[in-house]
Amino acid sequence: MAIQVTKLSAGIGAEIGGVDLTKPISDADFAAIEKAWQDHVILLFRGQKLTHEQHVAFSRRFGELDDHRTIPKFRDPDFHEILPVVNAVIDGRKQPVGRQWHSDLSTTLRPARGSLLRCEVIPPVGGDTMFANMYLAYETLSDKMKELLDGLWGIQDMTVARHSRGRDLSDVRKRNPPVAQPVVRVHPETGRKALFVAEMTTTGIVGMKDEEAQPILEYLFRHSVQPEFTYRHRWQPDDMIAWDNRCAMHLALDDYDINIPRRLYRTTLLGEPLGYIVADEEMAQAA
Ligand SMILES: O=C(O)CCC(=O)C(=O)O
Ligand SMILES: [Fe+2]
Repeated sequence: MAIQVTKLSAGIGAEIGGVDLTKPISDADFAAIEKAWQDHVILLFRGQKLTHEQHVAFSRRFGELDDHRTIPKFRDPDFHEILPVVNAVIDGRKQPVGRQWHSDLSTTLRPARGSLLRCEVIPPVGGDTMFANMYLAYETLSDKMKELLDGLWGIQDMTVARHSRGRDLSDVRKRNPPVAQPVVRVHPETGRKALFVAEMTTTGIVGMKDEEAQPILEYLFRHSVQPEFTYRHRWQPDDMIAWDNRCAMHLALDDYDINIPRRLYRTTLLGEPLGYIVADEEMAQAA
């Protein structure tokens, strides 16, 4: 059966029909899926009752997978490529994750290429995930703003996320110093430019004073996630969404009781090396 591609919203996303991910996918079908991924940034596959092996096998078709070795406590003990997405217990307390707009692993020197998230259990109401198209975010800026942003580097810090607040993260910060990532990123496969700043992790702009950078960043955060650029997914069990972190951000909505079960599983596609560790003097300048 031929693959069907149906748009999910005007701004981002398509649903892929006519494919059973429990079975090997032919090269021709996978080429159609990859083309749809490039065109639509996120892909939804419904009704995919996958084992972890099948989830990993399909994810591998897109490229090399992260074994989540930097977060060994959170990965599945038997399938290191599988990251259970549940409310994490951190310091003995349940903590929500991903509840600010972000792009996976943007605070590392290998920001994730993509992620494939499969739903198993979802609350009766709430727990949706939102996605924003960062190509559109860039393309709709004025030419003057594009000129200003092209060539700038954003400071990305993994210790500033809301779920980290109130915790002593000096050790984590020593092991994961802030990195600089291009504010405007060129997608290696499509050649299109995308904004690469995120509310959860971007704290400044290299070479700018904090009081200069903050209003620009706040504007970009607001501009990037306007409804026209987004899609909000109401999960059903056995849905799987593949997103491209190089041109999309996502957000887990904070709208349900943290004690209500919600369980999804993610694989993470390793990205190409990007960015550099920010020197202390660059941090001082930005203060
Ligand atoms: O829980 C979700 O909806 C998404 C969480 C997240 O940010 C992720 O899986 O990368
Ligand atoms: Fe995420």
